[in-house]
Formats: sequence, structure tokens, C-alpha cells
Amino acid sequence: LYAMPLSGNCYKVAWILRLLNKTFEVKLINILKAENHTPDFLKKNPNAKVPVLELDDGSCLSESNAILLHFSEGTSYLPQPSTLERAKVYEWLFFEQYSHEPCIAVRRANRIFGRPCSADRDKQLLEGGYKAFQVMETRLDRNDFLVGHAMTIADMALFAYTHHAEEDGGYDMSAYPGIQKWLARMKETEGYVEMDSLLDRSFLKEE
Ligand SMILES: N[C@@H](CCC(=O)N[C@@H](CS)C(=O)NCC(=O)O)C(=O)O
Repeated sequence: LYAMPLSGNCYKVAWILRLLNKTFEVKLINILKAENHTPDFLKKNPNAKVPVLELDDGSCLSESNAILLHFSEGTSYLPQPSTLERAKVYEWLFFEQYSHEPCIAVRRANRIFGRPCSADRDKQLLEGGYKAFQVMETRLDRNDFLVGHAMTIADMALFAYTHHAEEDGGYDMSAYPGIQKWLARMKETEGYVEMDSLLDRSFLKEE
């Protein structure tokens, strides 16, 4: 798994692999040092982004949610094909990549990596994030999980950047009690592993 500590997208992948007892090795890619733009890495993912999972036969798979889908097939983390529940998982995965991650992950990265950001852009990221949280709250204020009655990859995908949104991203989560209870519930699920214990961020401090 080619991954960057602190990346929620990488965390999702490491988490499902660990949950399913897959053996894997983490290769750190420091995007702050443009290690994702080396010719070798670009052969693995021409889109120059982590995570990338290199399989035993040398083929590579990128896009965190595609990796979640691939590995969760046939497990309790993904509802049966051709069911509405399966489609609802897709709905949340696409929502995560289009409406949630582009605001919440980006604002968090700007803050933790000290990236410059104009006040207008920051306002957009903040408002977009709150809009996404409201969508989640509408489901989670009366349901334990995003789809059905147990954790699916939809929860894992949305958890990744939501659980650090307050601490790292500077979002005020007090208006979302359903999300807060869900975050606590997710941490109680079997096989839960904290982000830092999967992808140790200390390597960044050593730089
Ligand atoms: N849609 C992709 C997004 C991956 C992504 O944005 N990765 C970030 C780290 S979280 C990255 O590699 N950024 C490097 C860059 O854009 O230069 C996924 O879900 O895997």
C-alpha cells in the first residue's frame, strides 16, 4: 500500500485490509516532497495520488473507494449486489468524494500542512463542509449507521475525514449530535483501528 500518514483516503484502505486480515506492507509516499510525482510512482498511478495498492501480480489499484468496494465484496461491509442497500452504499461513496472530501479533507490539509488559502476559498470549504455534515446528520440523527443497521464501507469512507474534522479541520461539530454519536459508535466497532496506529504520522516529524 503506497500511502501517506494523515491521509484519510489512505486510512480507509489500510483499515479495510486490516479488518479483513490481509497481509500488506505500507510504503510511505511523502506528497509534501513530491514523491507522488516520481516516474516510478506515476507508472503505478498516473493521477499522482495516494493511496495506491499494488497487488501480488504487480497490477495497481487507486481511488480509495474503489479499493474499499473491491475488498468488501462478499463481506458484511457491503450489501448484496442489486439491492437498494447496495445502491445506497454507492450513493454515500459518491457523496463522500464529490461533496464531503473536497471540502473537509482540503480544509484539514490546508491547516495541518500550513497551505496558503484565501479567505473566500476558506469560507467555501467551511460552508461546503457544514452542508455535507448536515446531509449526514439527516440520516444519523435517527439511524445508527449510514446504510442498514451495521457498519458498511459507506461508514468507513465517511468516518475517515469526519472524525478529525473538528480537531484538525477546525469545524464546529456541536450542531451534529447524530454524527457525534455515530463517531463514538464507529470507534466501538469490531476491529476498529485508529488512523495513527495504521499509518504512523511520526515519519513526517522526522523530516
Ligand atoms: N479520489 C482519490 C483522492 C486521493 C487523494 O486526493 N490523495 C491525496 C492524499 S489524501 C494525494 O495523494 N494528494 C497528492 C496531490 O494531489 O498532489 C481517492 O479517494 O483515493
